[in-house]
Amino acid sequence: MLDIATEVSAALDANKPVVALESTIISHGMPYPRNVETAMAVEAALRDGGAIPATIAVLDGKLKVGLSPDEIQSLGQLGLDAIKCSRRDLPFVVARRMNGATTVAATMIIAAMASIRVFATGGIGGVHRGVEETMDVSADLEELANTNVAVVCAGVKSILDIGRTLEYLETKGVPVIGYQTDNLPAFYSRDSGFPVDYRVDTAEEIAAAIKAKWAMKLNGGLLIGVPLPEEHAMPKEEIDSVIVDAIAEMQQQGISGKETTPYLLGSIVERTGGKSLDTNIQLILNNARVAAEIAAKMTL
Ligand code: PSU
Ligand code: MN
Repeated sequence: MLDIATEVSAALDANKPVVALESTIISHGMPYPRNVETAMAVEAALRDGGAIPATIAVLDGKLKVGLSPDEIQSLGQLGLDAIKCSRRDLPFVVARRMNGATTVAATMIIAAMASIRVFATGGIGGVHRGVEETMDVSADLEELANTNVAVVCAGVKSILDIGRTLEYLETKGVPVIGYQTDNLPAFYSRDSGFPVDYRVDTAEEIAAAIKAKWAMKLNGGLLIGVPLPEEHAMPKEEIDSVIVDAIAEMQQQGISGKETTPYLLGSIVERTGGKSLDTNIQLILNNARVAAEIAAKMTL
């Protein structure tokens, strides 16, 4: 089932840095055509940083590790018509030979199958606000608990309950690392107000912690929060009020389950007149640069 691109498997065999990328961010996270432009730019940023990109998706029931530009283009055009695949979806998308875009959880699973240890994305799923009512906790958190991949992100978006997301990760033994920051970033802004477990200032030290974790057979991932560059950050109050409105509208429309995150992301882009999309693109490029550095240190 696993179909690893030649370039990716050659890099892995030669112990060269490889960084996994998810595909739900392409299909469900951003509108076409900027989703495709961004996916290509993120791959280029990894290459500039000396790492081989491995964008992951399920195509025709195959677990693809490394997509061609044409494959990225067609996933981008499919958009919301692609199946958003998390852990529970993989068996059916594979058995029915369908096309699916992988979430953080499913990307981690497939990256681990391919022995890729570092994964860059924008934001992860987490505990949703209103969890007392909905029990909506992303399968991404459970995957971080169990699967040996380090995930580089821009922290946790405030569409989620950041405090409860951190509690969940603590329970599951997932280290939350702040890259050159004491507080977890909040995606569009640099500071969520919640402290990380460990501030780490170099890629080298992050790689050392990843290696130590797995050498002790402590299975599961690590979460590395990278604040977006200051010049692209959005004022916290501004983005928070947009998010509150977006959540209220979503509840009115009765949206739930796997549609929740894509709906909110789209609504935020609309409400900010596209500004949040520019921010989103900048932060993922920045995460890719940091992930390339960590992946390089992992090969030593
Ligand atoms: N957060 C973002 N952009 C995204 C996602 C989350 O800022 O594209 C996507 C990721 O693929 C993530 C998924 O794994 O949403 C989480 O969905 P859910 O909450 O349904 O598990
Ligand atoms: Mn959910």
